[in-house]
Amino acid sequence: MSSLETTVLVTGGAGFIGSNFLLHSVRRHPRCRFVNLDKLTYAGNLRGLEALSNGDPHVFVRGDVADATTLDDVFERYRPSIVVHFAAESHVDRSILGPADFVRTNIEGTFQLLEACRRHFPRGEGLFHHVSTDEVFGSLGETGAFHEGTPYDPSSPYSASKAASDHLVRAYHRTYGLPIKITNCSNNYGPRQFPEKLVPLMIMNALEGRELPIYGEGKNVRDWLYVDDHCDAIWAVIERGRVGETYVIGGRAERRNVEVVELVARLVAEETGVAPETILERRRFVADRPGHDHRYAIDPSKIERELGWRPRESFVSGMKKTVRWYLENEAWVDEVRTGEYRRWIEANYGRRGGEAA
Ligand code: NAD
Ligand code: TDX
Repeated sequence: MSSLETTVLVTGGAGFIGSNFLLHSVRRHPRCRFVNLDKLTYAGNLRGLEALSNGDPHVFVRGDVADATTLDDVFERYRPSIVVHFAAESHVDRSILGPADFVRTNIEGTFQLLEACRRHFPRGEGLFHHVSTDEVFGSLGETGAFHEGTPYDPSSPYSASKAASDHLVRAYHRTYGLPIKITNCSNNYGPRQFPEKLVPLMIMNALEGRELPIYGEGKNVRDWLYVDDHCDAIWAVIERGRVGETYVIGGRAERRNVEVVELVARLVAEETGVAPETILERRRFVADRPGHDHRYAIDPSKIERELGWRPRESFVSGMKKTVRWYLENEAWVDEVRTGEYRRWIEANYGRRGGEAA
């Protein structure tokens, strides 16, 4: 008999935020079993989860959230009462090059998962926690900040597909009474982020003596949050947030991209003893991203006031931890750079792998 009281289905748990969420949660929620359903796309990397063995309290299932049969199998076998939905195609530049996977996973996948909750949760019970992004709100001018009532105005195929998924989640609450909560968070950074995103790309390129590509003039502004602080916020909402509500999450840490790159370069220089100028002189201003949102900012006063959540890390302390993680985890970095992590996954988990769904 297992003493685990609650089963949490985490979709996309092999990705950046999902893997940090699992590592964070297994330690802090010893009464929960976590079933990690992940398709293992290029963005899924189980190497980051080796600290957790496969078996209670972390069970890995390779599968697609857009596949209703897989979802029925997982729900019947594990009977989750909480779903935390991270699985998505998440990179804006990839969505511009090929939007089809974004529509399939982010919209169809969320739809299928909502339907599975409707089939398997006893009426009015369970929780569907939808992890979404501030990008659904579009771009801000020089002032103001996104809040829970900001109208949707997505710019990229990625943010449009996330916006569609948010609408479906809300509609399932209003129409079918499904217990849902939605969080829209700003840009995360931290350990185990795939180096297609700004921060890990700059860290790895700085360490390897490569160029640092900055889109346009580098004046675009993002709000930055250390990934563990996002995970804490998700738990605050799961445990104490109101059903049917949305909470926006942010670090009150707005920075222009050029400032982010400069901080990364200085921290890498500090840690490695290389002169900062040697790294900074490799900055290159390159062609801008089409439809590039100018500025994102978050007003997190609702989650601060209602749930008492506050980030633990400042932008500088979180960035220091992040740079150190990339320096101390050379094997992870090498496997990602060479693609070896894919070969390892296929050797260990086959086409489906994990617990067969
Ligand atoms: P990621 O790209 O690192 O990871 C996505 C994970 O989902 C991967 O493990 C991938 O294998 C898995 N996946 C993709 N398609 C799947 C499918 N069809 N079925 C099952 N698994 C599938 O993404 P991330 O940065 O960790 O983002 C996680 C979630 O958080 C996303 O929903 C994203 O929109 C949201 N979010 C991200 C950020 C950020 O800054 N990274 C900020 C706010 C919100
Ligand atoms: O090489 C680069 N050079 C550059 O200037 C890259 C990869 C990015 N950028 C710029 C584009 C953005 O203004 O840096 C900023 C951040 O870019 P990304 O890391 O691609 O993130 P962003 O597009 O802001 O989206 C991220 O935050 C919100 C995540 O990828 C999304 O999943 C999340 O929803």
